Amino acid sequence: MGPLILILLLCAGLSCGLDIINQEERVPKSFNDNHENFMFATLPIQTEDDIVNQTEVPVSSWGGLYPQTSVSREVKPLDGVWSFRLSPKDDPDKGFRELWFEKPLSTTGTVIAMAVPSSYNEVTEDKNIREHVGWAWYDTQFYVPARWQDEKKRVVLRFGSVTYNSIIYLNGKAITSHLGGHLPIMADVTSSLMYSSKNLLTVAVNNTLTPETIPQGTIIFHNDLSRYPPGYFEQKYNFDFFNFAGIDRPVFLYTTPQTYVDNIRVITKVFNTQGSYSASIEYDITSQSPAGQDNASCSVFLVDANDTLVVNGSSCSGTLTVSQPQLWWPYLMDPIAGYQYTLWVRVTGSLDEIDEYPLKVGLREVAWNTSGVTINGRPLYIRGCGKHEDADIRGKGYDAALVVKDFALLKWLGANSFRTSHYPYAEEIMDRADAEGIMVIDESPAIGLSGFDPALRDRHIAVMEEFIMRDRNRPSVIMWSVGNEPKSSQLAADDYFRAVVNASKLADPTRPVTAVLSESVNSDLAAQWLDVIWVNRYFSWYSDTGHLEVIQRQTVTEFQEWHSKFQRPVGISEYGAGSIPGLHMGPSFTWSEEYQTELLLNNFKAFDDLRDQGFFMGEMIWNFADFLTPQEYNRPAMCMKGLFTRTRQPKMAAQVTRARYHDLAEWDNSCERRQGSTPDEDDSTSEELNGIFAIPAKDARLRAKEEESFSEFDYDDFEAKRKEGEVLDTRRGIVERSSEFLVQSQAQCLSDAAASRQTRVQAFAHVFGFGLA
Ligand code: BDP
Repeated sequence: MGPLILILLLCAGLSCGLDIINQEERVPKSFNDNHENFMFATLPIQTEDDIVNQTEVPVSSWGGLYPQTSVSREVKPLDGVWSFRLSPKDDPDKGFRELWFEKPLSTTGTVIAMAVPSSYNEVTEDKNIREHVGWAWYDTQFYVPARWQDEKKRVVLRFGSVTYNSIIYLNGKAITSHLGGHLPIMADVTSSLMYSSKNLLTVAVNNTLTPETIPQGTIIFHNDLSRYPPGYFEQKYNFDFFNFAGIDRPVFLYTTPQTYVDNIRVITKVFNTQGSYSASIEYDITSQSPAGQDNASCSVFLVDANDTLVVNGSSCSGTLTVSQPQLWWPYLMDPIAGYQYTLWVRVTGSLDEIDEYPLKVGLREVAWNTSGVTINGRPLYIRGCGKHEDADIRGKGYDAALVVKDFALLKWLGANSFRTSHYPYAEEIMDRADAEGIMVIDESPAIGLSGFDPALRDRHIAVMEEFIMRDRNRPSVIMWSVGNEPKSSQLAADDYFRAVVNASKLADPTRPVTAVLSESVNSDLAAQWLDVIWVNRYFSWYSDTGHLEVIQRQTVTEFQEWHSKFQRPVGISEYGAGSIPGLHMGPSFTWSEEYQTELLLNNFKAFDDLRDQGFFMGEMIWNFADFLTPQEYNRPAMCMKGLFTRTRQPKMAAQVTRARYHDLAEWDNSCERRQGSTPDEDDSTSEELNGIFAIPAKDARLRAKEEESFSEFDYDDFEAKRKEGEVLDTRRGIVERSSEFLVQSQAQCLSDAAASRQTRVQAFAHVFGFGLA
């Protein structure tokens, strides 16, 4: 299809003109109701159907395996400084009408330099760029080696993400498009590339959010001409982080042979027989071969961190057994954290063409029951932070130095985890989490959802499937969060969450599925469908502001209620207070560093109380670092709840968090050790521990039982029964193990630990002159 036809089709469905509705402020209910209006013109992409039917641009719904070099693959980064131009606010479709994608942008108007990857908003001195709503255009030019064609390489173009909706053009033709940001986009460009001349790559990206996008937003039209100029509109959204946009993650071209590894899935399991571990890797390889050739054959080689062969296999799906494995452990849970093997996957085509792909594999197994979560059979207490991809200048753009710094700070804190609040993070960040042993609650971009109609549900499910496909092989990912703070007391939330959670479970039955809730325990309709429940609470900040003395009572009471109503593990996913770095006030006062610190100390006391009750799975502070918000009168440019400033310098609250998190790590390890040892044995060094005391010897028998119930699992029946309150989740079956969680000696130890931490909290309070309730 020629570009002209493409644009005519695009415009036919999109209203390339500017019809401004003469109404007072209103929020369009759906795209389909608004074919004629201005907002629709700013957002051509509505659904995958529209793109396919109206523009014939294929929609990328899976970004493929992360680009890696191997003997059969080359990777060519396309990052750098690209050309950039905004579509005028009052003529959003100009670029399509004038075919900006056909020639270099510099030949059709003024361009500026733009860094890729980066959000475009904070890079320049132009306020219009920072605040832009609508289409933005990028392009770059490059050569590829001519031998790629001679050697009949298949070439793939891959964006880590483009935020949000995007159309990608190569040499003047639309080659792919994507709905939503934060997830990779892939297109086979073998036949669109020019091998003997320069290539032109153009990206149109639109950041408009509507009630049908994920995340949602609304466009408010201001039609009172006595107060606003003609055509004036505003983008509103239901979250407090700045709505950064652009090509925010790395861009690559990579090659594969014509026969290639298309996808890989691994599921790892850990067995413990009388104190001795073994592990298995179930693997499944999908490959593609040229038309007319037989299916490729597969072989796999598992090597350890020294590249020594551990075990190999010779089929496209199967199970590898690893005896005496080095397991993947979270940071501070074992002297060796984040250990990974490499699974080399080789496919061989019928004409002996070979493709090899290296996949990192961490041997670990997550399980859960009604009161807790385990990793490799050991009880897990999650201590961490909610984060953001946010830094000055780059916005949400990937920056290796920043990522290395953030992991150094997480480890300095003694945190073992973070949540990817409130969208999937860059794969390069996830790689670090895997390698450092930092666990991740992996969250979708569904923040603050409301409405819950079937179209939104289907979009949400599509996002979950795409997102789970991207991250399902990662050892660091211990649970999926379908979203943050949905308006889950709306009636439609009941069926909606049943469907979204179950689709996520089908996509990955090996991890618990959660959502981060904020409605009240009595009105929420989502929790019933979740495996584990996380709740955000801001006692003494958004409620009872200034009254730190109520935190303990309110926290303990409320979290007990969540557990007793839903019989699930419960944890606090956000709590905290804003502080202006350097603002000190004694006695503590809102916005001072003292207030933030005292609020955390009061929460710590409450959490120790909850931990004693056996169902509290973790504590996560909001937020790791201060981050940019939209322009508001109630915040000084940023959400100030960071333990660190936006430039990653520690506030006072970071110091007490560091003390608590390291204490928690130390005590949790030592109590677990006591669970399986006599007091006399208890002086073993941490190097000798290796977790072996924690797991009861009968596991092999339990495992057989679990396997049985897992393979026979009937989701519909399960759902019906769970709704009736008849069953709890036994799919990965650790219910039997749960009785081992709190054997007497461990309970005593945990209570000693809590007492010791209380002493520490009192000491801090004393030093800082705080009163603790
Ligand atoms: C919570 C949101 C989080 C916000 C936080 C706040 O989940 O994204 O940043 O409130 O207001 O409700 O600081």
